[in-house]
Amino acid sequence: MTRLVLVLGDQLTPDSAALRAADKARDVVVMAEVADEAGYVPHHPKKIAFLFAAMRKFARQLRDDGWEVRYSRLDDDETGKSICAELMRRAGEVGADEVLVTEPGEWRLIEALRACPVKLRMLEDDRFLCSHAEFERWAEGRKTLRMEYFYREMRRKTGLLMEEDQPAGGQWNFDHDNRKPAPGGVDFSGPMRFTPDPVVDDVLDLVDRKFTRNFGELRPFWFATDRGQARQALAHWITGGLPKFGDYQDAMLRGAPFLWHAVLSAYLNAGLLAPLEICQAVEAAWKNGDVPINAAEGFIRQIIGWREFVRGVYFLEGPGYTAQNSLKHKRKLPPVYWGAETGMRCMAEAVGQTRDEAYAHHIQRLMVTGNFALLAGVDPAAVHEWYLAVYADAYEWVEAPNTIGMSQFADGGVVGSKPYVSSGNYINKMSDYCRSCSYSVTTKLGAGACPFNLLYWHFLDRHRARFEGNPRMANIYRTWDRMDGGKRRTILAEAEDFLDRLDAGEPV
Ligand code: FAD
Ligand code: DLZ
Ligand code: SF4
Repeated sequence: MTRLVLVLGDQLTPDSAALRAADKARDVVVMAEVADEAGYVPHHPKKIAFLFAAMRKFARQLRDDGWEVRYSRLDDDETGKSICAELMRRAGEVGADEVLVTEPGEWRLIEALRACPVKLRMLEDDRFLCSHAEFERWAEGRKTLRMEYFYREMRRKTGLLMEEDQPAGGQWNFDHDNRKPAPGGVDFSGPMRFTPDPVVDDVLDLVDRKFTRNFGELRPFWFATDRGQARQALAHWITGGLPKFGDYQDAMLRGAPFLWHAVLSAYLNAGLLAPLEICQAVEAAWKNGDVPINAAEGFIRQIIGWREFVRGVYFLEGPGYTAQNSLKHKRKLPPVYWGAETGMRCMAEAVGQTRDEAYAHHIQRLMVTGNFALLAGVDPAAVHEWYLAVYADAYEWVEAPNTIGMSQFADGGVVGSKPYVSSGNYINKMSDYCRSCSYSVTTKLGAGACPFNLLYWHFLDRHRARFEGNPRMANIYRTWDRMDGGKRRTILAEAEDFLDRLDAGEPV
């Protein structure tokens, strides 16, 4: 009997587990643009446009490859509200008795599909290098999960940057060569840009009409929307961006949203590119002598290390992970995250480019917007929803461990051993933002003091019981304790004033 093969918006891979298990001669592929998926958070318009355009092109490719595809468009009257509704409708239409699907990347949808009254066969998503079972085996019996050790296993497994059983260049990790502050300018033109074709234009019209209230600029729209374009974007970045990727991985510059970053995560997470093919291309560039080892190793670590590690954590921790709030933070997400005017140059830059491009690089996400939310004590669930909505690469399996875990320490230390907090110093060292800010980064208290400077001590002081025993934070508490008592009281009072203004919705 005919079966349905459900292909979700981030499963645009011709040899995904469900497509491999299906039979072209008798099974029918179902793809659907539905209101529930487009609306469970207020996705950035560029993210919706990217996915819908990529889905439409992928459906065309499947048809060209001989599949029968039933594709539902968001603005068709018959299209149901949810994926489940669409499965029921299509099952009735074709007389299917079973649905094959590759496991979705969010517990929300896994649970919705399990609750759907259809016979479902869910197959593990094997587009990742590490399976659920393998990660569980690795995690078993470890008191703490640390990415670095996991990463070495992945190097051994893939053979990437390995010489026999030793790491190429004699070290596993070349991070000490990276993290240089930003230079004066950027000698790379940034990600490859594609002129919208008729498929993309149609989708842009749809998103223009249906998602007018969502935060974010739809145009100019320049993303790759099929595998061929994504491959071109990869090649373009390897030649122009990768050579300096390592050196300036953590740098931030005004008006330079992309620096030497790959800007490939949206394509990779949607399935247009595969993790191993990207890493092999990067390794080949190093073997060719085109890029230094610190760039190649630094990048490969992000993909086979961090990306696989956070996915492992998400599935290991289960559906309750996103509700964690170990520091009991309760503050509402301040309006500055939705573009309210601010004198804080770093926040204005990070949020502004997020609005324009649905993109910010890792250090902007972690040390600017994430750092600020953590220092200010924002409810991690609200922070999580924001990150899930505003970035083109955001799906819960990757976003939640980065936000709830790495950035907000809401999981109590599963992903990171200490909270990623810093005063304005770090941002000043790694960027040119502070030079054009209405606050002064060198002012620790009093008129014009950088809010990060005030909130940093406020955070450490209010969470003293939780963190003072952490050996990696002992020095910071010693510095705080050595400060004059009056100065400490003033800093805390000024931080409170700042938080009151934030709560009152006043411009900051
Ligand atoms: P590059 O800087 O060029 O990095 C290379 C690649 O490595 C990326 O394309 C990405 O696939 C991978 N990578 C790097 N760091 C991570 C990481 N920590 N976790 C997973 N993959 C990583 N990444 C997402 O793909 N989706 C998200 O929703 C997401 N949310 C984040 C939320 C927060 C609070 C933080 C701190 C980080 C988040 N990241 C997320 C990780 C990282 O910021 C992005 O992967 C990266 O900025 C994507 O841009 P790029 O392709 O230019 O990456
Ligand atoms: C993110 C997203 C959006 C905006 N819209 C759709 C959609 O209409 N149809 C669909 O199949 N998938 C969509 N997606 C991606 C899914 O939300 C994604 O598959 C799950 O979140 C699991 O990662
Ligand atoms: Fe950000 Fe403070 Fe620097 Fe201003 S002074 S850009 S608020 S770190």
